[in-house]
Amino acid sequence: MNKTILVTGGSGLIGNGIQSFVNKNNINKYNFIFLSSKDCDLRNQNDTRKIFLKHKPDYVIHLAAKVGGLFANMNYPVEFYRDNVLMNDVVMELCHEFKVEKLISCLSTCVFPDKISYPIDETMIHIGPPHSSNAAYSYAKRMIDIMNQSYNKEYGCNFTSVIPTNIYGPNDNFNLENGHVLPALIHKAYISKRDNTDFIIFGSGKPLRQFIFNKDLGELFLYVLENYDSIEPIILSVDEEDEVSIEDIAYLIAEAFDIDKSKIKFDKSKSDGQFKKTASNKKLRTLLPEYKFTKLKDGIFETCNWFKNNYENVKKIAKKLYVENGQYVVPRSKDEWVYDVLVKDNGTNICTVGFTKTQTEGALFFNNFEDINKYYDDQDSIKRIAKEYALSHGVPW
Ligand code: NAP
Ligand code: GFB
Repeated sequence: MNKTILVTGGSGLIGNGIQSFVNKNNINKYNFIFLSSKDCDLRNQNDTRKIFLKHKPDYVIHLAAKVGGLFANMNYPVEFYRDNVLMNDVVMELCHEFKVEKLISCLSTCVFPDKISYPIDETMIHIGPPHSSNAAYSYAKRMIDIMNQSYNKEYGCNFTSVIPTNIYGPNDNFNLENGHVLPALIHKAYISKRDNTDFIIFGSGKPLRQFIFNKDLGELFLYVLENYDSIEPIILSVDEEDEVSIEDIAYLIAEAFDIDKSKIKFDKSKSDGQFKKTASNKKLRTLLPEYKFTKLKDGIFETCNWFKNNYENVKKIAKKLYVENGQYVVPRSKDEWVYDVLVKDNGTNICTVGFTKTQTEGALFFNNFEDINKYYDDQDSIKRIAKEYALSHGVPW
């Protein structure tokens, strides 16, 4: 009988990379179950146990996480810590309870210490504090490694982890406020081309990053599942010489959208985040010396084309509550919202406003019920602020 691989976060960027690799190569020796948050909230142990009971997985690839770019990490450290700690705790304990043969969880190169010698390798995770911009997420992620060691020591569990660098590709989160740099810039470039407005890059453009294509990662996850026999983490990264600056990727995206270079502007009032986190892929290269990563330009052009072709359906909004006719409701479908902007009042984040193509007014997405109660009585001023904010960001109102 085929072994069952349960993929948490199967609807996300890496999950889609795995699906794409499996479909393209007709891999049918496993029974894959790709989960999304609609199947169950992994922070809830009872609901998650039902999923484990239903599928009885042999292997688990644990991708689900609270994920976001630099600015989301800076704005929501509590959620980035708690959601990740809760999900990891629930998933690992159930993998132990259900005697899962192998669990692969996901760290990120941003969890390494900020002050470190380069290139970074797998032995350096715990030797100093992470960059302050994503400390909450990083500490939550570092605990995966501690849990892997502990479950192995006490119960002999085969729980390991991989450490990808920045990832990009089709099916990413293209949200302008909380997405990672590559999808956010692709979305901005699309608007810039459509409306003939400036293409604004946050920060100086000087920070350096290594980007890996989600479809390559899909292949590498299966390689790790079948061939990597250690509970020690392994970095999944392109080579060191493939590191590029944010400015480099802005120019590549501009080229993909045929945007004139004079339209590219840098907003240096915005944070640069960590300057670099250059990772060594030596461990991976000793196992796969000949592996050919997708060239960055090819991957970016493919992703830009995918975005253009799927603009109406891509994930661009945060899942938040909104107010409609005085009722607090969850969005009917996140896919129906075309734009979203963050509404601020005197520097305080009030809510996000979602728009559909045909709407003249946005729906208001609040962070929590307390915020709704606080601002609900003052809808007029929220709408006024939202309108000003939207118009100043080139979003029609
Ligand atoms: P993603 O695209 O944001 O997808 C996140 C996935 O987690 C989605 O499938 C989402 O379901 C699910 N999820 C979120 N909260 C959940 C909850 N409470 N219960 C159940 N499912 C939940 O993430 P990704 O970029 O593929 O990242 C996958 C892994 O790689 C994560 O562990 C991340 O930390 C790590 N990583 C990512 C990057 C990067 O650049 N993206 C870099 C290094 C490491 P819905 O689709 O239903 O929302
Ligand atoms: O992908 P990103 O948000 O995250 O990239 P990190 C941030 C870099 O891109 C900074 C610049 O130098 C930003 O100034 N940037 C330019 C932009 N324009 C934009 C834009 O429109 N949106 C965004 N987001 N950035 C994340 C961590 O770090 O890496 C996460 O915070 C996660 O925890 C992820 O692990 C892989 O690479 O800085």
